[in-house]
Amino acid sequence: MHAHQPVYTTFCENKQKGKKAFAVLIDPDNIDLDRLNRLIELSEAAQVDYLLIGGSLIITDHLDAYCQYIKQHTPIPLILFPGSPTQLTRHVDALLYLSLISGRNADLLIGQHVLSAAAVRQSGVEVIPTGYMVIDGGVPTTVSYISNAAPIPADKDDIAMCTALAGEMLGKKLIYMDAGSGARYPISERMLRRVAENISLPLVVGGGIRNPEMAYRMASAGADIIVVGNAIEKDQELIRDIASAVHSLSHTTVR
Ligand code: 1GP
Repeated sequence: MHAHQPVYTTFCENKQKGKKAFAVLIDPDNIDLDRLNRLIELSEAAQVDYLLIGGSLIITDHLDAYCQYIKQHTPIPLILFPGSPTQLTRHVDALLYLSLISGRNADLLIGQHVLSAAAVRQSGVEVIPTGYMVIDGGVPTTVSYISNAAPIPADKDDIAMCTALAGEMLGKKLIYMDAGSGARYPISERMLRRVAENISLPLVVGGGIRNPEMAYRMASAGADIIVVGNAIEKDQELIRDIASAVHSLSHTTVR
């Protein structure tokens, strides 16, 4: 067993040091064991900072075993990014406890949390209260369909900024801006910059990031953690180049 310091502490320390982080999102429905082994190997070689696990719709019923396998095979911190409260396992280092603050669906703001609260507490997993914001990425993604909540329009930077600010003042510890898995357009740098300049929380960005250049631009616009899922499912070798693009910013960025 590797004893990690709390995952959230690493988010804050990295942010303070100006170190940009890269997280690879694994959807257990789409990555079989062979590809998972290769993904772990590439992630370690590229010094990937975090592995995120989740999906809006996990069909496979072996989340526990899948996470346990990852924990046994790599020290990279594993973070649960659940698509629903049924996706809970104690074989992770932390849980993004998501409240969909961009939507107006009471169930995803608080309702499902009430239903899963006791189980989450009992799991003993580190909980990271996360203001989750879905931004329109040009295609209806699974998350927008499943959440039954309208995303923030891609050009409404002020709505995004005020939503993030409200999340911070409500006590969220992290803001995750997501254009949705497989988004046609990732979140604009202009919107990211507007949000990043107005909050002090670590900022996670994902959705539709397909290459190192895009990842680099997101990080320079102010994102602290860049999440890539789909593109890596298609081409695992991208891990190395995206990691080095994100990490190359680490010592040069002064915001
Ligand atoms: C989705 O932010 C993640 O919730 C990642 O999106 O799969 O498009 O990289 P992609």
